[in-house]
Amino acid sequence: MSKQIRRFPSLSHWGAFTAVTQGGRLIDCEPFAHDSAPSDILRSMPAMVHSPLRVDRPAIRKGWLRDRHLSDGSERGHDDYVEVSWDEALAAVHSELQRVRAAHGSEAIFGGSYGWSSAGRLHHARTQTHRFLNAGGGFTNQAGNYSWGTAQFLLPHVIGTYTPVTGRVTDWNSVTGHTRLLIAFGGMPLRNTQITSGGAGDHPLRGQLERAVAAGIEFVVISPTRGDVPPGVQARWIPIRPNTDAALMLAMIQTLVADGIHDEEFLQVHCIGFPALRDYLEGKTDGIPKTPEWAQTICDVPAETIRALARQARNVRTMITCAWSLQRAHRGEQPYWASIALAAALGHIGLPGGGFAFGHASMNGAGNPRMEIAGPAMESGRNPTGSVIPVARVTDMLLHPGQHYEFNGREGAYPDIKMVYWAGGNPFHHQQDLNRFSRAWSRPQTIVAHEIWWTPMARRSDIVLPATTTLERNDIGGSTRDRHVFAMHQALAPIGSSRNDFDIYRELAALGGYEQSFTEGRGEMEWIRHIFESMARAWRGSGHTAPDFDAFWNRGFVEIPEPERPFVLFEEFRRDPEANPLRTPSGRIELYSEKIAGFGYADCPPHPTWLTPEEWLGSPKAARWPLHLLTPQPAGKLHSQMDGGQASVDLKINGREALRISPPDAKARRIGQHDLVKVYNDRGACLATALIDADLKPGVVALPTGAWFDSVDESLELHGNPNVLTIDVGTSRLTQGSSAQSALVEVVRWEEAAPLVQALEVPAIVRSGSAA
Ligand SMILES: Nc1nc2c(c(=O)[nH]1)N[C@H]1C(S)=C(S)[C@@H](COP(=O)(O)OP(=O)(O)OC[C@H]3O[C@@H](n4cnc5c(=O)[nH]c(N)nc54)[C@H](O)[C@@H]3O)O[C@H]1N2
Ligand SMILES: Nc1nc2c(c(=O)[nH]1)N[C@H]1C(S)=C(S)[C@@H](COP(=O)(O)OP(=O)(O)OC[C@H]3O[C@@H](n4cnc5c(=O)[nH]c(N)nc54)[C@H](O)[C@@H]3O)O[C@H]1N2
Ligand SMILES: [Mo]
Repeated sequence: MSKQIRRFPSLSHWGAFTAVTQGGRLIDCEPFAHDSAPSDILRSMPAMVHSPLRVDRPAIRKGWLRDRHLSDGSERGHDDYVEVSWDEALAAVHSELQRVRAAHGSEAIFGGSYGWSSAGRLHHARTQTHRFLNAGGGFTNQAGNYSWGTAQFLLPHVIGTYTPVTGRVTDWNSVTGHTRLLIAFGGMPLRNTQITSGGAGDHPLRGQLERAVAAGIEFVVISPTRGDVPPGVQARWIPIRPNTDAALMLAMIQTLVADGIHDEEFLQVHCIGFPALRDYLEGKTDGIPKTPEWAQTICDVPAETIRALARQARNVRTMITCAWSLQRAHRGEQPYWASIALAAALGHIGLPGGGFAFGHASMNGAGNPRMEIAGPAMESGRNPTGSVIPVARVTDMLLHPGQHYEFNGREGAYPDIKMVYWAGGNPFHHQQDLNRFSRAWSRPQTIVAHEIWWTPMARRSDIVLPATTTLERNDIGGSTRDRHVFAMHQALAPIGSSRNDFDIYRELAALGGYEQSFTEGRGEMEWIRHIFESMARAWRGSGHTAPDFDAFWNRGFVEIPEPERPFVLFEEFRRDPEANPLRTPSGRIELYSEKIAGFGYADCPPHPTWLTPEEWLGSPKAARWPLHLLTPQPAGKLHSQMDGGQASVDLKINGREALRISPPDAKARRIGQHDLVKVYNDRGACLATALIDADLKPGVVALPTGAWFDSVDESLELHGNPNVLTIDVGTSRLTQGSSAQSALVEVVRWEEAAPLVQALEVPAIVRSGSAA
């Protein structure tokens, strides 16, 4: 093979890059030239693309090969695999799809397939899964997401849209020009801004923060850890108990009302329902005034700090921003609604540099100045079954077919799932209470997965089909938070016998006789051209220029010019609310929602309310489980993707994920630096390595997500996967979001011998012919 060095434009969720190959191997990923702060995760890619952990050939679980859909599902995770030919594997998948559709109906196929997949939009595995299953007769889908699913279903009731969570907030040019005080609930951990879905050409937050600091903006970070203060920013850190932000926000509003300095006019003209909220704040409805002294007992933040912050915020132009983590918690609707109420009472909504925002550091590109024009997008078609469950309720669905649930004002019943189809996600990463999920995972008759690597999900599926990485195919990608669209050129031949998800589905559709409706007659390059041209047409339609496809493809990217003036969220609504109403029932910001009142949910009342989460440091359970476990995003990877890559492995300590613990909590448990510890509660236990962290509020521990699930039975997970500890309940009946950030645990030193972590070892695959 030629030893010539070749270079190809490419893209990942952690940024654009040039793939450098030599002799058919990826040898380097050079960051995109315009990226001011490229992600370290790029360095994981070369070794992972060629890793022995790649799924080499289609493989079928031994028990399934023997007994087909009657096999014992509890063998998943224990059984060996048999490698088979592509023809045999595809025939097995096809006949199962046919059988299940005929015997149980299409809604018995669960193809929600939640997960991030790749940055390329054509080969986005989840989109392709939906397209394929739609074309074949439909499936049961998932609504919402783990990221900001609570906000997605709450905010339309309050402000008529959820676009401020997707990144379209008052932009940084407006902030640096006008904001004086920036209050960040959950802080601004730069580690999370490495990532954006669909990738990016730049990671601008570091530079934006430098300009904000130079402009003299004062930063206040309210968070359980000082680690959420971004480097280079002299922020005031206010430590807070996890999951109590709503109480602090309500007490800030109460202070403004008690002082008589709330913006009465804004609340009257632009909002409805403030009188009801005011009655609650003054204690007229429940006898408890929501004073800073009241909040202090909940949040463990001094009353004087709360009062002073409220007064200061009223006096200067203030921006309030909340990390997405606040709503990924039990009763996570409340802090988001309360933050909008607080911004309304401060009266800065719709003014330059003022108001509220979400997720400034939850993902790359929030508040990045960008014209509001389309990005590249692939259509997934229409699901003829209409069957859909709230995304995080997957375990309930698998365990309790037929059971009723409530969701955003409607009632549903869980379908009876016989077959699960997953491509581009890892439920053994994303789902809460993984021991419970494992039990649920044993129930379907057949589980099919497309995977690149032998991930924990692949190792627990019946039919595993090897998928290519983005380097092994052509694609187009980009995000509406970034000003670039990228060509992704195929840099490598498919590794092993892997195939593109699109091609796998095309062949299955051909077996089912619906190839034409799946492909619409387009191959890879025709689709890429089609995606680009649909986007370019939309650009031209709104008066912008777009290059022709060949010019774009050859150059490798196209850049969208910066907008001429800064975007200010709700500017027009503020100027004239009659002419520019919000898309809420009243056309105004709803601080009391009649619609939500009509649902009659005690777990999500009609105005922002302090509701105690199921597990938090103030709950009775804390007597037994005295530490609040946070599960932040991992710095060295995206979720569980490439957990075996160097950027991820370098952050593990002694081969396990690091559990941060405060010095007094470590001392009380005789835990030393880098000791092996067991983290546990009623739901499960995992091993981790202790990392003593003086920046953490005592009573709080933090274990990042992403370690490949490594568990032989329910008693002990070996690698530090925190989802054996998290609680699997919906945030409320309104949004049914994930409550990942609401878990209490205890930690002890592990005195026994340290069991070996095996999740990142290559599984022993039984060769074709030696079994069945
Ligand atoms: N405790 C706790 N749990 C959480 C969270 C938390 O904060 N705390 N966060 C939640 C959030 S916000 C999210 S978004 C989820 C993320 O959960 P997921 O998106 O499910 O996690 P990933 O690890 O990104 O899984 C993507 C999988 O797709 C595979 N893959 C990548 N590209 C391709 C491809 O082209 N084809 C195929 N077939 N496969 C591909 C990867 O190898 C990987 O296994 O986790 C959630 N879980
Ligand atoms: N490197 C990297 N970046 C990522 C990801 C990744 O996997 N790796 N995942 C991406 C995805 S899919 C998503 S959805 C986003 C998620 O973005 P976020 O939800 O914002 O991320 P987290 O890391 O869970 O939380 C941010 C911070 O919130 C603080 N926090 C947690 N609970 C509370 C609370 O109750 N109150 C307050 N005040 N603070 C709290 C924690 O200290 C934490 O550091 O991240 C994205 N960015
Ligand atoms: Mo997410």
